[in-house]
Amino acid sequence: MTERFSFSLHATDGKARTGTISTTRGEIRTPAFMPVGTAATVKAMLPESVRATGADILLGNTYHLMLRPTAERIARLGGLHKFMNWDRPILTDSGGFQVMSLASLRKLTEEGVRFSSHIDGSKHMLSPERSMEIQKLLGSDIVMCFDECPALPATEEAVADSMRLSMRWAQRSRDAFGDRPGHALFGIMQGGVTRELREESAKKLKEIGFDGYAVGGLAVGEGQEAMFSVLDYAPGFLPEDKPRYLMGVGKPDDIVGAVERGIDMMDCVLPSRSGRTGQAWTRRGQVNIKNARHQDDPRPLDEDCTCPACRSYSRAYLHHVFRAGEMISGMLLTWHNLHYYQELMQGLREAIAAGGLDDFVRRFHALRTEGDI
Ligand code: PRF
Ligand code: ZN
Repeated sequence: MTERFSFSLHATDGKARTGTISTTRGEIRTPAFMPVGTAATVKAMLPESVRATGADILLGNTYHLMLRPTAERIARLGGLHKFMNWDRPILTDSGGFQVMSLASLRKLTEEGVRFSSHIDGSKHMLSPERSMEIQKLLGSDIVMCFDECPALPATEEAVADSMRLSMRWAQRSRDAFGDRPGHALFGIMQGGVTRELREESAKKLKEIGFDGYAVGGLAVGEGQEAMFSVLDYAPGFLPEDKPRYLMGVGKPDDIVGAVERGIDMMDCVLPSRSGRTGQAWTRRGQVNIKNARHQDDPRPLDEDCTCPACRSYSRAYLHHVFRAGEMISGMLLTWHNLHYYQELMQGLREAIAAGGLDDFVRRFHALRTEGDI
């Protein structure tokens, strides 16, 4: 146990890095993938099962939890870790991004965002100060600044105005967060796909000073090629000795490309969400378990996978329980997908430590088949 939040780099390979983030609730091996536990649960998984897949940290959401069951209620019940029975680190997103994608009747001002709940239409407000207060009530270990993420494509002027608003909000987030030993505050870089705006954003965040830095505003419709071209330079604008977090990414090949470009942390709903819609991710590619061609197939999803879904069940069974709408379908496929993602992260960490990332990435791509396997 360490009293303070810290990051130590163990090895680099090209731009890729492997290291350890130390928190009062345990260590996070990087590059790290954070499963998403939006509503105080990683859907269809017990926390101990999420841990068994190899996750060191979960992501929670300010927006969803403030609406239901409310941050104040979670605080009264002892905080988010106790509430959801996960005693390891939790990173919480600040709410700005979710407000823009989920809430209705949004009104954005310098102060913050007023909006109506997507659950019951009730009226709420989020600002940098309120977001910091909520994330403190939740007991989050890694708190994210309150920002605005414009949908792409947008005009460069709109992206610049939005980025500068996010930087003013970053300063207000820093001021409102104060000094909380054992808790970290991360800044969020914006600036769309414009190099000068990304550089300006990074400079501002570094002046303010954060415990880690996120690359926000990507994976919002620009496509992988445009995202990678931003990631070719954006991580280099950030301090080398602090963790770099790419928000909301992604598919396995996005993750590999981001790690090659110097990203240390990522989160995405994809492995858990696609588990519930019958999509499995494997080292050979994607499996659509809904497909009738699996109905007589006695083989597991992936012969080499050691997860419970692959050790004990056939594709025929997984196809059947999906078709029958049985709950175990989402449970098994989510477990498999999270296991696959964590095994990929472990492979990346080991490859970077051994100086063999190029070979690892070549094998990663060589094994994969596009389309359903
Ligand atoms: N900002 C915040 N959360 C996010 C994003 C962002 O830009 C993204 C963009 N991919 C995902 N989640 N606060
Ligand atoms: Zn498996």
